[in-house]
Amino acid sequence: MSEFKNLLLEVENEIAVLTISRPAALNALNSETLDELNVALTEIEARDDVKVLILTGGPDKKGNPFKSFVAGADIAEMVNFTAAEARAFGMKASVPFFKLQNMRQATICAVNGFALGGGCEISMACDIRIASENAVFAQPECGLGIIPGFGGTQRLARLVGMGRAKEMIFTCDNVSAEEAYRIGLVNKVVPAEELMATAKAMAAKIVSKGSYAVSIAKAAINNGYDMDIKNAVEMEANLFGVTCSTHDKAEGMTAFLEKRAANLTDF
Ligand code: CO8
Repeated sequence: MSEFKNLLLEVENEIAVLTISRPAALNALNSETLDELNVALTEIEARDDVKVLILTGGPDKKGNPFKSFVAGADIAEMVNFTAAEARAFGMKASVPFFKLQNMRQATICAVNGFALGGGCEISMACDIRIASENAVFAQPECGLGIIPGFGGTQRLARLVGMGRAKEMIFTCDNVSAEEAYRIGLVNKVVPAEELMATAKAMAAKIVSKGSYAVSIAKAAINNGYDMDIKNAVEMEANLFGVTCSTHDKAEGMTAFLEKRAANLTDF
């Protein structure tokens, strides 16, 4: 694996934990970090020993692990952007964000504090979000005279509906973890000290299922989301057929009938 300046990667029990770490800037996403994310996610996706990815944020410069997940895109980098540079920055981010969204492994975002602007946006590119009780979500861009540019106007509306997405984006209001749970922005809220254990427990549960089946289910959900229902269901039937050609299908169903645990190995 490559060495990174702003990322940490640990792999254990087929679960990768990728930590965004820029303590001086509350883990804000600058170009360098986006480039590193792109490399890291490409390398992780290629690894057969990683079945689930957990994305989280590192401690702030005082060592507080629950201050910030990601406090946005790096405002110091963006302040002098021309229109062309801003567009390029948005497109640069879209590459690792789509990688998170579409990589074969399931992705869980463990949101350990501020998830503002680009932080909220990168969490939404993950499959599942688990937040610590102190987490704060917001899209503050309109208060800076810009709009969300890392997919926020699109993914937020898809997750919580247009009305709530417009309210968050137009008002720039902070949304607590509880409120984020209520509106469907996060899957679960847990005490801060239980965040990583909860994320790892969910990851382990996913690892214990058929990993190839999980990756095909992810593709079916993602690809079908923007299709009309008739074509989406047909696409699902085709992918269902693909899973029926696997070792795991034969083993999973035989094990059920033989009343024993299945040994699922496809990926
Ligand atoms: N960018 C750069 N530096 C940051 C950022 C950021 N987003 N957030 C925090 N920092 C830095 C601060 O400048 C400060 O640095 P220093 O110690 O050198 O002064 C350090 O992190 C600690 O921050 P604070 O002292 O401000 O900590 P507080 O506890 O007082 O406040 C807050 C924490 C409330 C999180 C505050 O830092 C804050 O409001 N940060 C900015 C939040 C924000 O507006 N985020 C959205 C940014 S815009 C965005 O994400 C757009 C994404 C799409 C771009 C698309 C382009 C095409």
